[in-house]
Amino acid sequence: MLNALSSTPAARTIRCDIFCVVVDNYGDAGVCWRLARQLGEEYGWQVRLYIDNPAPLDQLAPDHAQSPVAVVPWPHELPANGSADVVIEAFACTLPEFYIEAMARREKKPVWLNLDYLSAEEWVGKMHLMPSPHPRLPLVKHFFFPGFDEHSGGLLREADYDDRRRAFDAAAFRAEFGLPEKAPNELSISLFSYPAAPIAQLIQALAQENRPVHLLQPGSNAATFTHGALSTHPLPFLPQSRFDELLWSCDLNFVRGEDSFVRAQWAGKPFVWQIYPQADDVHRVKLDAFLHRYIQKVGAGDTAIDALNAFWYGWNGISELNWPAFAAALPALTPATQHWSAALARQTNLASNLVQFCLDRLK
Ligand code: TRH
Repeated sequence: MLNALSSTPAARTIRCDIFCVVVDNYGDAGVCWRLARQLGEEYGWQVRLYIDNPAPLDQLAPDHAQSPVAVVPWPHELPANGSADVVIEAFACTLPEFYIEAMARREKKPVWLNLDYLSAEEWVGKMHLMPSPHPRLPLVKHFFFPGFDEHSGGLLREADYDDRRRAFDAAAFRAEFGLPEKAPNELSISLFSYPAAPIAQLIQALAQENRPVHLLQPGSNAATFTHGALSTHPLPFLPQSRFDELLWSCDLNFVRGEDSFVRAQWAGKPFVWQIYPQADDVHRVKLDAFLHRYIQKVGAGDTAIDALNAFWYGWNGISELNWPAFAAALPALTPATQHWSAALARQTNLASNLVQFCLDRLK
């Protein structure tokens, strides 16, 4: 499906190179793939994704060879057709010097963007699209910051997201993965976390619930077990689009890092975020910045918000985990999170903001 921004002939021939270094986990590859696919499929750009380690992509997008995006190993020499019109350096991964030199040799200089990590901090809106001239060459790189308001670059959200969701059959999804039919009073939870999460405490607490609880663990090789009210279900690591289906099918989603955190917000179900841990507790500032924004907008009442705040702190190892208070808050948090999700979805999405910025410069 091609987007309105792709309708000019010039837009259709835009070549875009995305450079991605996989630091760890799935987030770097996950974000770059999502953007690459959107630019290729929705905007008709010719996208090459240079990635130093394609292994995570085989799990995130097992069908990537069928997409219009060319996934290529990190280059050691300039490709025959030279540098692209739009060059996206993901997460300050540093482009090869020969590629930068080639960009500088082009008569019409490429649009060069550094796609940064997502943060809810206030300074993001001020830094977004800041130019950074190259110290030696006639090139300017712009910082492109994802974010939660219109001063930022926005969030990645595919044009077909709502259609996919409308077509989703939750009962068929559960049957496919051998899960029992959903009981009316059941609480189903997805769990994607870092090893430091207090999972044992969560399991103990869920076992005490007075309703059936199903804990769905994608990408886990833990054994299935039943403990009190709780049944656990390891699931395979799902392709990205099917990970959305898991989030839609659950009442509560535990997510982490960057991309699954955004997907949980699109799913609009209550969620718990385990932030990617950084040295010197830098991540605390980012966690608080998001909580501040979310709590201000979410309008779920003080008791529910206090329980959410405390539970997120507990899940991130800052305080004790208080499941009963959080569980009691879920009925208030459910419509409040839908409201948050709908408000975010009304903002322009990241790919669209990025395309518009590039088209303005490539005129
Ligand atoms: O894997 P992560 O911990 O990645 C992290 C973060 O991006 C972090 O900010 C970054 O600094 C670090 O990498 C280097 O969490 P994240 O961002 O949620 O990425 C997980 C991806 O995996 C996301 O695209 C969702 C996807 N996924 C699936 O497609 N299927 C699955 O079954 C699961 C569990 C995840």
